[in-house]
Amino acid sequence: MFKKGDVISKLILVLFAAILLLMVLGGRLFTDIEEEAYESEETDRIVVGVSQLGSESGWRTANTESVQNVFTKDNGYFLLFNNARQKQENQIKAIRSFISQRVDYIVFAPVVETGWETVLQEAREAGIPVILMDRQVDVTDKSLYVTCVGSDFVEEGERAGRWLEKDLRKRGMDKETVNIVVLKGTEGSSSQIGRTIGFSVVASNHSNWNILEQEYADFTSAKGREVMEVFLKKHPDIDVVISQNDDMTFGAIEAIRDAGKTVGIGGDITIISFDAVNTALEMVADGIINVDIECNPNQGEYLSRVIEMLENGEKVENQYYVEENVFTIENVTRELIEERNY
Ligand code: GZL
Repeated sequence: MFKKGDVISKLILVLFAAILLLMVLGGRLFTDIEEEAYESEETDRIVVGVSQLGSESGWRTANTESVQNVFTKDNGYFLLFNNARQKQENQIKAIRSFISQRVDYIVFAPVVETGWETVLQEAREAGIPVILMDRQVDVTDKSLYVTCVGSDFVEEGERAGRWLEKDLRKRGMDKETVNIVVLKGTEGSSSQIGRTIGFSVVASNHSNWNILEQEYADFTSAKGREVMEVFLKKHPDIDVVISQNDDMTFGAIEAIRDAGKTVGIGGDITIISFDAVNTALEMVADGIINVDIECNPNQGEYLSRVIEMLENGEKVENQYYVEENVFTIENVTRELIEERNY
């Protein structure tokens, strides 16, 4: 007779084998279906392979939606979409998969600026145009990509600095020591690099601006809260937080309030944020966030226009900047928030 233990271990083994088989089959079936659908697809649709860097923030979700809303069958596209979950190696794998599937265009939002030369050379050798979305790549040979549709991050950082100059002057604090901490986005990303440079350019004109500390918080709410908690423990006299996206801002505000301090207009700590997603704009309207430097995720229409121009043999610029604003309690209304899609 089998001992009880034997039966259980055999059952576990069978279960494990079944799960493994399902995973392999599922993976293969999924790939076959995807490839089959694509290969059998009539070729008159423009095939676009999109490598999105992740889904780390409300901004990213809106950016993905703007792409998926435009590269549709009705608009004449076949979209292959991959979410790299913040990993560069996943983006490189996705781009190589797009190359092997012979897509017509590759669009990608590079998670960081460096490490793209090899895979971009492979795309060029395959004759597939590459269009950057949102962020930049740091390559010597600029012909490795056709254009970039995104934001001027240095200008965004300068806008934050210029707003702080005006606000301090308005409050008669332009000569006082101002203690500042900075929550930085994903290390090595264009948005983090540009916003840091832009704000530092303005800050360098003010010897009374004391940047106590700058730390990476990966554009996420959880990390923003964690880093802000450390800042608060080390620096009891913080006057201003520069947070390089709204998700980190949400986490930072939780940490500040947990420490018994207040934020926003008339509060202990001035909050300067970036992105201007709707949840954050509501906090601007409520005086909780002092200013929000918009970063427009609606890049799908721009990308589709670029592809149309390329299809028509038209020359495209090497950079397209999306329209962006600066929001404070003076210009944020409920109507404005309601009419925006992010
Ligand atoms: C900005 C984009 C940044 C956003 C963050 O263009 O790269 O990445 O500011 C997002 O919300 O995570």
